[in-house]
Amino acid sequence: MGNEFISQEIFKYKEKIDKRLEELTDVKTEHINTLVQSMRYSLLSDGKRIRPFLFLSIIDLYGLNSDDYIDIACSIEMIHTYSLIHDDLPAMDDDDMRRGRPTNHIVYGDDIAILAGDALLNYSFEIMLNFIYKNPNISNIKAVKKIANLAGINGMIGGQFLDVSSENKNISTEELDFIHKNKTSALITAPILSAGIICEVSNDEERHLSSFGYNIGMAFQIRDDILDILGSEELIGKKIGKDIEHHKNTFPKYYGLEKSEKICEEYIEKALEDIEKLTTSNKDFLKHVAYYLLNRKK
Ligand code: GRG
Repeated sequence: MGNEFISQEIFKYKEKIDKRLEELTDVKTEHINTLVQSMRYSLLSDGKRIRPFLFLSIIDLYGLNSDDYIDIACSIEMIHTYSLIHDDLPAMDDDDMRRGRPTNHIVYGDDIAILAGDALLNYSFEIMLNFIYKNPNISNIKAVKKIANLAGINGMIGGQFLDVSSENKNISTEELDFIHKNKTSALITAPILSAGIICEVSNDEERHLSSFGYNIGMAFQIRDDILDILGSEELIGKKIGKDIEHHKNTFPKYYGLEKSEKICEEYIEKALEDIEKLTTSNKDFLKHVAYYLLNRKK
């Protein structure tokens, strides 16, 4: 399966996402202009928008109009962007480049970068609560609760915790899986599962969507680990080789490159099995997504 079809689909949604992110953060407020600039500097830079794309396209797959849910999609991207800003800080991964430009703290300083991340996180929940206020129903509440859960201690933050606290240590493969599952898969599963919840899919369908998110999320992170060794800095938009420099616990470190490629493919195969169990008639669309993530170069 080639990547051209899905790249065009991502682009279609990306245009809408970028436009709405720009509108949502176009706030003119006295005294805090630099803070807003710093939030927009990272948020409006050239991210792939994979998470909001997954959310909106799955809403469409189950027959609702994704345009009505664009604010939730943008909120998920804000959570993702805050995590990148904080992850790049000297106290965490200490990165100078992100999305092809200097990282937030390099431009604005650590103090403002921390606040920009905090502000994006809070703003995302303000926007989602505003959405629920205007569209009060139990599915919308359940969906936002799921996003909060997967972005928090039982998801992304929990995974990041084990990741930073196990640098320079040898960990078990079970711990390695825990890091990847939570640091990365959780915020890939969040848009997929919350879209299903909004569309009121069955419990079985939720289970299959969740498993699909987990499997493509694991593959996404293993591909990320591999790109950190073999990728092009120009395409990825950040320095490569940082994982080895920081003694990070990655799949290539534990399994070597060749086996990591194989494990990545196995997760994609499991994701394809999940797709077969779904009731959606457009299974090919999700298969294209899975292959796109397997073959991505950035
Ligand atoms: C600081 C709470 C906190 C969490 C940080 C996002 C993250 C967790 C760490 C960043 C480092 C990393 C390799 C994370 C894995 C997830 C990942 C591959 C993020 C990059 O996502 P992309 O490729 O980035 O979707 P763009 O820039 O395209 O949005």
